Amino acid sequence: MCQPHQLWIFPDFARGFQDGDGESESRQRLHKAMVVEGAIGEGEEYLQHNHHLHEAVGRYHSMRATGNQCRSMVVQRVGAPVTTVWSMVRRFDCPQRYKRFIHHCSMQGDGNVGSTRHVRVISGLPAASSTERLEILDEHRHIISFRIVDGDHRLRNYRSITTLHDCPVNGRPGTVVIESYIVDVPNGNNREETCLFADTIVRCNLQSLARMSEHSGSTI
Ligand code: A8S
Repeated sequence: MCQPHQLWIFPDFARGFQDGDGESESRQRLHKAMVVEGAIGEGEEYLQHNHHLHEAVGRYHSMRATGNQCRSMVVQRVGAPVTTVWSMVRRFDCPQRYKRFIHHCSMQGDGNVGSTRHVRVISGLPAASSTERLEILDEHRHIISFRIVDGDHRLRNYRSITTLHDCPVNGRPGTVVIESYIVDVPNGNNREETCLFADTIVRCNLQSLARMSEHSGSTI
């Protein structure tokens, strides 16, 4: 099923992500990502019109893909306060807390920008390890970004940014997590396959993050 020269294909998630242009690009991209991810629940259509989210997409999630690269964005709604979600996301040294494909992580550095972590992934994936550098850790704005610098896998030059947004629903705490990435398209695969693969991993990570945050019992 998994050929060494190929990425995994996930037919269930057969969708692509087109780069767009124009004034309303960030609005369209946000809308599309939210609808596809089911981030907009019933009665939550107002989130599409959330100016703060559009601005964040335009500002932090509009990295340009150059040459043979592709990019995508995943949005996840979490029924927990932003501080609870952030307490998990900010731990660059401990991604396995919610990233289920990672089974071990060791970090070099003090946890600030420039620190690197070496992660080993669970068996069954077309990868064994990855070395990742912390690029942004903004405790105030709740932004974290890392770049893959090495490793035994096919996602060369992967760079991601994750932003958390305080979005209460009916007076109850809520967070919208937006994660976007850019990555080289490996030889032997096309843009769509590459994004399907990475989207699937990111989506699983964010769903796990949501579950854990919602069950953490914290009301901070
Ligand atoms: C993340 C995102 C991704 C991680 C991918 C896309 C990875 O850790 C796994 C499989 C691979 O083939 C590549 O936020 C790599 O961690 C699970 C080892 C990098």
